Amino acid sequence: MATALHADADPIADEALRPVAEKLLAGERLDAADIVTCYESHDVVGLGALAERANRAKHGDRVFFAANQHINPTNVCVLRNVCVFCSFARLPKEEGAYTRTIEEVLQEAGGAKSAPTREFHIVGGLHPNLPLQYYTDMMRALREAHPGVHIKALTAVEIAHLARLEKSSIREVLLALRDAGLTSLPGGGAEVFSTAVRATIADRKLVGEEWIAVHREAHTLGIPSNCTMLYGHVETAQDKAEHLLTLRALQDETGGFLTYIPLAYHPDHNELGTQMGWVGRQTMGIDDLKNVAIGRLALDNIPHVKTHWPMVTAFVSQVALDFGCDDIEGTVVYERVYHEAGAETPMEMSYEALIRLIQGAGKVPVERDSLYNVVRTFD
Ligand code: V47
Repeated sequence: MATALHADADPIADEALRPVAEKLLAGERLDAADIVTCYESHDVVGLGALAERANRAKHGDRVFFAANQHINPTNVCVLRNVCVFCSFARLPKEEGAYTRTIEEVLQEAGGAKSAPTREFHIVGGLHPNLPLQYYTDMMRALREAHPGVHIKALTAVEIAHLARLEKSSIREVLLALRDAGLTSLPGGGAEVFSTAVRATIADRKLVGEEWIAVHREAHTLGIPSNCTMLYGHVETAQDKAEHLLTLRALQDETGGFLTYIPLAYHPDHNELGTQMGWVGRQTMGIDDLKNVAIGRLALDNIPHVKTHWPMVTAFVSQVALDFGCDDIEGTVVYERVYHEAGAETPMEMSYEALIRLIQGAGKVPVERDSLYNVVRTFD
């Protein structure tokens, strides 16, 4: 006769994880060695159980999402030949290069069908001569056409590029953007901070300290931001541990990060993938689940962890809701960065489909704005 599992059945199968679990249960922080242990473990169920416990203590059954739209105003980028992992960037005269006018951006911004958009997520290339005013005009026009909408725009790399272009400071650029309606900064451009990794995948791109300095400045000005880590390429477990601890240290200092989003590298149509042998080695479900779980465990001071369904699929994202995530990427509508790199997911997820996905995981969908103010709860 089968015996029922005891309610306190120990989910940890890997004994190497035991000291990490004990630290977490005692309320202690993980150090770099602990995080490496987590990455080296194949006990994804054990890691997931620990991360779900940490997540539940912060958010219970609630899972946040936004009715959002991604807008990529230009793919022209001075780092076209620098970031070998990117499939999106083009040189100014290269086939497929584009730069939208403000009118075209406004037209695209009116394209949401399934629910009114509450957040525009705007990221793009480092255009050699699009001035700051292009972005401030765009934000003002978007605000006028969509009153009350939040604008999460421009990665730290784009902010630093604009400061260089305008011969201005990071602070001045952020102030001008805030004035024009910027609500928060997205977390892109962080990749992996390790100098050795950057030398291989993004040589001459903003270095880790500079990325951190832009976010520190934003937080000081009352502009919250997100943070990311691009995983699944040349990085080691040690690199990931140090990256996470760098994010945690800034959060200790400023408290300005809202959300951590692990981003799964996709190797199609980029040099790292096609010429450096990464095609066919894209991350799998287990990697994606481990990265959300470890993010939740390491970043005890960042309120939210988001799963990015366009990169890892809706079904992996749904499972991630049981592995430490309390937030899922929104409706998106139209996206180029990942789809150029071979993501086979749809461009858009309808508002209703997102709710079904969250409810299918036994969780309570909570529509939010960019700052996590609750718009609507689906109890
Ligand atoms: O920094 C580029 C990544 C990022 C590839 O803050 C790639 O809510 C995978 O900022 N495979 C930009 N990833 C996107 C970004 C973002 C995305 C989602 C949510 C948020 C947020 C911000 O896209 C880049 C880079 O890490 N990326 N190429 C690629 N081949």
